[in-house]
Formats: sequence, structure tokens, C-alpha cells
Amino acid sequence: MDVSLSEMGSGMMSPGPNPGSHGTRMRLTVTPSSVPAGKVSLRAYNAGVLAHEVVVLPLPAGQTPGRRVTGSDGRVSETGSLGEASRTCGAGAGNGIAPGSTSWTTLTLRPGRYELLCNFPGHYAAGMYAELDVTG
Ligand SMILES: [Cu+2]
Repeated sequence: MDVSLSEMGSGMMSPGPNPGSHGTRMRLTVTPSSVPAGKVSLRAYNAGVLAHEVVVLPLPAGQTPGRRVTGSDGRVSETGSLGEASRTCGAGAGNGIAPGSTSWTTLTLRPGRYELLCNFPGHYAAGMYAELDVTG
């Protein structure tokens, strides 16, 4: 599956109306949003102008994406993480994916709901999350 990371409206000359407390809206999209259980290859492309990452977390029953609590550091808990792609032009965990670069990882996922997110400070609250459904 492919994950795309970006900020909305980046490169625009005039600031738009403030859509939230963070000003800049950011985006994480996953295609397809549903995959069969088992080994899943994840490829994350950073189409934005800032560094980003992708962390895969289970989504508790009844919880919708985007509702995790962010700490004072602007990040959410990564407890239960199934893996991440955060290395510029490399696999697995690193210091973030540089703009215009790709990172990748392979996950083994059981059937269920997952949330893909960027855990750079403030990015989750700015909109960098998406649901992934794994079918049995
Ligand atoms: Cu980000």
C-alpha cells in the first residue's frame, strides 16, 4: 500500500483562513484503505515540504481516527506500534522522511482496524492520520 504525506496549501502565496488551532493543515492518505491480512508492504512518499513519518498503531474498537490524546510534546503514545517508516530512502525507523523522499517497511497485520499517523510534534493534531482496515 502507498502512503502519501503532505501539507495542504503548501506553496500558496496568501495565508488562507485559519482552519484550526495549528494553522497549517497536514495530510496523510493511504491507498488502498483496505488490505488482506498477512504481510503488507508499506511505502511512504513525502510529497510535502516538511519531514514526516508513518507509524502504524491498532485502532481500538469504537474509536475513530484522529481522536488520540496528544501530550505536551505534541505527540501521541506509540504503545502497541506495529512498525513505522521514517527513514529517508530507507526501511524502517529513522529520523524522518525528508521532502521528496520515500521510506518503506513490511508489516504483518492481523484482521482489524489500524491507524496510520505521523508523530512529529503537532502533526497528528494538524490532521496527519488515516484509517487502514485489514480484512481476514
Ligand atoms: Cu508529519
